[in-house]
Amino acid sequence: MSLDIKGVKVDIKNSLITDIFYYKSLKSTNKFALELKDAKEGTVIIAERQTKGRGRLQRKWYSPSDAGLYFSIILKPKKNYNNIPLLTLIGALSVYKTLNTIKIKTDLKWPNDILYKNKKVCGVLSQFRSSGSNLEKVVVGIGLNVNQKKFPEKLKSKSISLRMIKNKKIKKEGLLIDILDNFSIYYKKFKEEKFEEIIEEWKDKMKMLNKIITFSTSDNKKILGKVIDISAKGELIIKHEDGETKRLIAGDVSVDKNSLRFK
Ligand code: BT5
Repeated sequence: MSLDIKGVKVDIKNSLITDIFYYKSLKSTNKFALELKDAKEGTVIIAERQTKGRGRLQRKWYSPSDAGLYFSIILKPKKNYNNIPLLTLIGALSVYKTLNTIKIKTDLKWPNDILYKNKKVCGVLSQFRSSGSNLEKVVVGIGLNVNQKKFPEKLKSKSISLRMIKNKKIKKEGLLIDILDNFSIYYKKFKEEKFEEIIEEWKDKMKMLNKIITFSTSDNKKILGKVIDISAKGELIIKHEDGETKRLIAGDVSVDKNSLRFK
């Protein structure tokens, strides 16, 4: 079922969202949002399907027609360039909170995944555009699996949708409105520089804390360590096996079940 976008526009009443652009099909809502000229802060781009949905590091986001929520929020933060990775965390927190209200208890996986029983139900992708040292905009893209009944072979073992969790079809309008409302509240905190509050909330919802993990960098180096914190900039702080503390920013994390090297 397509979104009742008129209803969404009527019902949405938060202070951040200024404009909603709705499309049946786009290559990628993030790409569209990044390329959109003169867009105001709070513009949201939504598509019923994406033909080239993106994940991090050139990966793909499976975005079949009408089944998921695929949208991007355009932001224009004035300062705090260092804290921009926090906007990804805010995106994930907003979805976490919304799912909690429909009694779906998820787990946040740093930096951008929302898992249900270790299967991915949502991913967040933040990208930015700048000219010189001038940050033009940040785009926070959210892909939430809502009504998929199944996934392609490659994704089957590690993906799940809300419909598969609840065993019934789920309406998307209320979810979208709630996620955007939550986002607006967290973004206000971000602008007020209440970074610690955001981080504390994240850590509370992340099972990975104090676990041994393997971190894979974008050039495929592996780092083993124990997760000890998240910094105010959104970095994952780990204690490396050589005893040194390391701050990690972009890459993939997997929890290391076999390692007993850290206590
Ligand atoms: C992400 O990347 O999880 C970010 C996903 C962001 C998608 C949204 S949709 C709206 C906006 N417009 C876009 O073009 N993108 C954003 P990453 O952590 O790199 O995870 C990507 C990996 O997740 C893939 O390589 C697959 O293994 C897996 N995957 C792909 N599609 C999936 C899906 N629908 N559900 C669960 N897992 C999926």
